[in-house]
Amino acid sequence: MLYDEIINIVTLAGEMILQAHEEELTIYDKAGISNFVTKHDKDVQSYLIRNLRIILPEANFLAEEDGIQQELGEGYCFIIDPIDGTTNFIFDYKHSCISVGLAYHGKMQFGCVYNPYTREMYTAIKGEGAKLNGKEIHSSDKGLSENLAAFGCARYQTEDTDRIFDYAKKLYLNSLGIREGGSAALDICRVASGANGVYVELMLQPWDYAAASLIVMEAGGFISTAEGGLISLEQPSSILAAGRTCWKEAMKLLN
Ligand code: 2AM
Ligand code: CA
Ligand code: CA
Ligand code: CA
Repeated sequence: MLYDEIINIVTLAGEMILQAHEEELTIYDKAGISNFVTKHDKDVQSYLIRNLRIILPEANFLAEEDGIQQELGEGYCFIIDPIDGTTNFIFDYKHSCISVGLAYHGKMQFGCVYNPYTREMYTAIKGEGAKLNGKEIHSSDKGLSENLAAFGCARYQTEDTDRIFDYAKKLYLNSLGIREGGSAALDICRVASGANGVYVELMLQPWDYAAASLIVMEAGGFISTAEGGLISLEQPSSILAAGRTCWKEAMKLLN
C-alpha cells in the first residue's frame, strides 16, 4: 500500500536525524537571523526524494532545501520538509520532525509528520481520520480557557514581531498558558491530538503545514490563515489551526 510505504520511508529517514547527533554538525546560514540549514537537512531530503520517486515515479516534488520547488500542478505532488525545527535540531532540543504530504490535483490526500526523538508518527488519509502511532486522534472541542495555546515566532520574521507578540499576549490571557515549540508541523499536529487548543504563526511555507493541515482537519479541527481565509499550498501563509471552539474564539480575539 502506497501510504504504508511512505510511512516506512519517513521512519527510516528519522533514523538519519537521530544518527546525525553522533557527528559534528555542519551548519550553513541562509538569509536572515537564525535561519540555518545543515548538511542533514539536505541529506534527509535527498533520501526522501530518492525513495519516494521509486514508489511513485510520476510525482512532482515541492521541498524546502536546494530549490526543489516544482509546480503543485496536475497529478501527484509530494510536499516535503526534511527537518522541521532545524534550530531545535542544532541545539539538540529533541523536538523536530519530518513532514511529508501527498497532494493530488492540488488537494492534500495523505500526510505524515514524524518526530524521531519520541517516535511519534502522526498520519492522516483524506476522509479517513487522523492517527498518532495508529490510534485515532481528535482535536479539542473545549474553549480557550480550558486549553493550552501555541504560537510560532521564528527569529527571521522581524517585521511581524509586534503582531505575533500581541497575539501571544491575548492567547496567554485567555488560555491555560502559551507554548512556543519551534516546529510548526509538530505544533499543528498537537492541535490535532488536542494537546494544543490553538496554534498561530504569521509566516510559514507550504512544506511547514501541508501534511499537518490534513492531519488537523481529519482530527476534526480547523486550519485557516490568521484572518480566517483559505490556506494555500502554493505560497507562504499565516496559519491559525485550532479545535472548533478554540478556532471561533481565537478568530474573535485576534482579529
Ligand atoms: P524550519 O525549521 O524547517 O526552518 C518555527 O517558528 C517554524 O518556522 C519552524 O517550523 C521553522 O521551520 C519555520 N521557519 C524557520 N525559518 C523559516 C524561514 N526562513 N521561512 C519560513 N519558515 C521558517
Ligand atoms: Ca528552514
Ligand atoms: Ca519548516
Ligand atoms: Ca526545514
